[in-house]
Amino acid sequence: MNRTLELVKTVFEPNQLEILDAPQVALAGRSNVGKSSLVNCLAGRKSLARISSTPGKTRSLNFYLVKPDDFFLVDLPGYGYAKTSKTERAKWGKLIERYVTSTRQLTTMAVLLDSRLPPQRIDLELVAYLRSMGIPLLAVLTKADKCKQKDLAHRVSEWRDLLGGAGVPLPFSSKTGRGRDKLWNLLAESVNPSPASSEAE
Ligand SMILES: Nc1nc2c(ncn2[C@@H]2O[C@H](COP(=O)(O)OP(=O)(O)OP(=O)(O)O)[C@@H](O)[C@H]2O)c(=O)[nH]1
Ligand SMILES: [Mg+2]
Repeated sequence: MNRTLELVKTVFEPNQLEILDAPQVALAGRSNVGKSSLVNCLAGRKSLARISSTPGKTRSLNFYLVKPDDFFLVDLPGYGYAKTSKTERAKWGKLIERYVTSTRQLTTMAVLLDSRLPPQRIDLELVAYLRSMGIPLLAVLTKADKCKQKDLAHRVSEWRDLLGGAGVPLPFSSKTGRGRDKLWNLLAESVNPSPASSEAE
């Protein structure tokens, strides 16, 4: 299926959040993990979302409308960048918390994890927070092109054990397109479960 992404809203402050009448999947992860690159990869466009090798590029919540499925993919600012000031960090926390608690249309949080790094405390904290909120998560191991096959397999099983029943993490590379079709299917399925998969629940 040929899908398109269109940026329809950008939010910098909690009071700019509004109710959007469509399911949403948000992309969360540490700064520089590859969230915006993943948006571009899914869109098949080079510069729809701004990317940078300097962490902290995305400062706002960016809402992309996916057609023809009619759901939002939400690119979130990254967390955990060491040089971020305390004030900035607190602002991130508030904005994300407000988004998560006020968005009843949030069907899934895609958690992006760097495939080259062992599980980081801050990622585990996010996973625990999402669990406590009852938000389904979809784990994506980014930058798979930079990881040896053996190390990647190890990382997959490590995260699979940590996540328990929350599914197998998906190796993904915005550079090579690895995992792209599979991710599109998982995203579409999460906002619009097929009858067979909801019966199985
Ligand atoms: N090799 C490789 N590099 C990648 C991949 N995805 C992203 N990058 C690089 O990683 C850097 C950060 O990518 P972004 O997409 O801006 O990361 P982000 O998570 O949106 O970062 P923030 O907006 O700061 O939270 C850029 O230099 C990208 O080119 C990938 O799959 N493979
Ligand atoms: Mg970004």
